[in-house]
Amino acid sequence: MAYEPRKEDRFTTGLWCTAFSGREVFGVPVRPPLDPLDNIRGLARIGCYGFAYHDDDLIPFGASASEGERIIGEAQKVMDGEGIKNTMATCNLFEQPVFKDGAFTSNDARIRAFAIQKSLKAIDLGARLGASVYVMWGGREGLEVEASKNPVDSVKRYREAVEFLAHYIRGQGYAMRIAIEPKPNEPRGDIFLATIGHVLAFISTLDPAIRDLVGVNPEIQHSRMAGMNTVHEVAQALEMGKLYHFDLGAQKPTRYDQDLRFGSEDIKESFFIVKLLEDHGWSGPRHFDVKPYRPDSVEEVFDLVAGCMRSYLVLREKVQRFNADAEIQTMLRQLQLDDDELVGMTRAYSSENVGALKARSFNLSEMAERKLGYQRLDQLVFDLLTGAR
Ligand code: GCO
Ligand code: MN
Ligand code: MN
Repeated sequence: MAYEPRKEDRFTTGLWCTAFSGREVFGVPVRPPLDPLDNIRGLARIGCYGFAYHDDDLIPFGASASEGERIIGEAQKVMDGEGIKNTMATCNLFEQPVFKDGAFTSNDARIRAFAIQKSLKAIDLGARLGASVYVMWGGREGLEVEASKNPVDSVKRYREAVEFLAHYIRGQGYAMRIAIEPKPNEPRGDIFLATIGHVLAFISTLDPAIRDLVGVNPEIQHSRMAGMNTVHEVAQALEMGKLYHFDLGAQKPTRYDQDLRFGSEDIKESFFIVKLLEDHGWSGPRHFDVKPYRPDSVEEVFDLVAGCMRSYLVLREKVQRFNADAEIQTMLRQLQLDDDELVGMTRAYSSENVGALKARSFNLSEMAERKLGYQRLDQLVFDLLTGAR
């Protein structure tokens, strides 16, 4: 069947997505709790390659060690039986009262230490179940009262925690990398490491011994909350070799985190995201971090993920058509005006190149008058996406 997900498409989602009860600031849950093992089974049956979880999604906070072992054993059985993998693991450092004012950036050394202890256990859990990515999303790492935290110390504390955990992963020999997930706000008034750019800059300051272990986990919704061009943000992480995971979804710009189904908002942007991943041979999971609508029924939470996968595959087909479209490709080729002599002159700095470049004259009016054809190009994209082409 067309647009049917296959394992090699590597579609994944978080257990917290389908398990979202609809609880929010204005309302109580509208759906009953979803057992994590049934959740994993349900995702396998709609064609997911893998799943992700917070430690507490799988093993309830405060559960005994033996209860934890029982659940891990059950989860392994379901994964083997259903043929679904654990691709990403993360740690819930935002829900419990102890984290009300942050975890790694708390002013309380006991809370910072507890956060690292909880993270170590979440990393161990991920390693046991086969996760190759460990996401760090600092949902509570921020503030509302500006006077309450020293923003410089907060960054230093964050760095210490990331370095500690990265050294642990390396020391244990786990085949796992860390992906830091930025978000500008919510649930805090302001969150540290607000955008992909913040995270990329932060990574460049990490201990060089573990810097290769740490990358970024962009989320489309979070970029759009910050009013960024999502495609450009992700492309920069990709170009730097730092795209270690990617949360796909949809979002109306500059609002609360909506975690809408992939493809449901800016279709053109979603298309260029898919194009970016496909054209660059992204080999990581195509991961959806989305929430069911509050009015959704118990069954519809799986329709959400199935719908995300279908929309991705529809857009992937559009990417293939874009790449095979003779008129579009001719236009794109013609936009690249090459000049071997000039390219050679500017590729790398040398005193000869400087001399040659300074002596060179340019026909500015000819350069400025070149017709680029962008009206036609954008129409071709629109027609292709809407089916008019
Ligand atoms: C959000 C976040 C979370 C994180 C997840 C992983 O919606 O604000 O994206 O969903 O991705 O908690 O830690
Ligand atoms: Mn989100
Ligand atoms: Mn996310």
